[in-house]
Amino acid sequence: MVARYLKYLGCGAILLALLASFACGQEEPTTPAQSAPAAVQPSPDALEATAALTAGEATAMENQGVSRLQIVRDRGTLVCASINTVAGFGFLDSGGNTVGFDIDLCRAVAAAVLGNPDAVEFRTTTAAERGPAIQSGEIDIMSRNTTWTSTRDAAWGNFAQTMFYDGQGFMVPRSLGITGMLELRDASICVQQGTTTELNIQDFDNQNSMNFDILTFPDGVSSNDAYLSGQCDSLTTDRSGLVSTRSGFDSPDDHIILPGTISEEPLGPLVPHGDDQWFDVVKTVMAILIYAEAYGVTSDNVPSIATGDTKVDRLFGLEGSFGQEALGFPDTVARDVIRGVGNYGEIYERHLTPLGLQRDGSRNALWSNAPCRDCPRGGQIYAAPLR
Ligand SMILES: N[C@@H](CCC(=O)N[C@@H](CS)C(=O)NCC(=O)O)C(=O)O
Repeated sequence: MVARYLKYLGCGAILLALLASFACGQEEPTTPAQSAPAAVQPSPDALEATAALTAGEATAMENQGVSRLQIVRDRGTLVCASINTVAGFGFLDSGGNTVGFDIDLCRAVAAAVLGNPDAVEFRTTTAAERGPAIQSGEIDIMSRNTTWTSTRDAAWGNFAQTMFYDGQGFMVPRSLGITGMLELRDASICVQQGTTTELNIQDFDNQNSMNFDILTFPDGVSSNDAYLSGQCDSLTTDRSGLVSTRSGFDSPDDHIILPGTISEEPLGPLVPHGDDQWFDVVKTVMAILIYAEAYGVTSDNVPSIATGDTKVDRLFGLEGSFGQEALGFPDTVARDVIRGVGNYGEIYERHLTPLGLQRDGSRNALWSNAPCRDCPRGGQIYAAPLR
């Protein structure tokens, strides 16, 4: 393959990679999401949170036994490790706002815990920076196309809930005329360091004697640029990442994503080890997003008086309880979350549907409309019952 020899000419790409990796290390200020529904009023807890804790102080407090929920409330912001280079998932919009599916998962937690979906400090992390970032405890949550694996669960932090089911795929220039993954034998492949992608491609190569020439790059921008400049025959990552990347190309139709996947990539947020309450808080917020959709409640029709539908009323704090008090939430937590960011389906529609990531019939459809036992939707989006 010609591209195998072009890699030696890739000095420009290496410079770009260094610049991009420098940019990825920068912190960005908290900015309101343009696409999110109007913010709810900050809760009394948020208004009382005058002490601005640094992340280092927060870690020290945690070591002294202060819960992360309390730390976040005292700080008045949620520290969310994110990404801003993957359209649809975590991206800077034209107004400089951090937006995306993964971003809104953090905003949902901020709405639940602080009563304000905008009370988030986003910190961009490259793939390789993720493990240390979450292990240090200096962030409250990581939400950036991160695959739940057993090793990461043991070593990095607790994965709360799979919010997007994915698998690794391959993109190739249409001009190569390749139609299937096995036709990539002897090809050069662009891969990002510190990812499951890098591990899976080795397995696939070994199992199928593909004789790949694997070129690794420190971040998404540099691996995408290397692919576009012809250094590799194919770019591989999560299929959603390929769709997202291709959407930013000048000529997206010149590239095809090959059918099939070579791995399981369950993507979702994770939290630092060592605080069960915080883990439960984040899992429950994800469940609220999912069940609000299943019950047909959107940001426009959140009930504030009882509807007579027990499940809806329980979820929205109008009858009984789903454990809000034990979790450290106000009864009305689901109202803040759904008014703040919308339900799972609204978040998906806002960020992923425009990319062309079809939801109906995919694994990311709901398992069912929860009140209806005979109308399965066929997807895998399902969470612990809220009761
Ligand atoms: N899901 C995989 C891959 C995640 C990943 O790093 N994806 C790339 C490509 S979509 C990415 O986020 N690149 C953007 C960047 O690091 O700037 C994992 O958890 O290791």
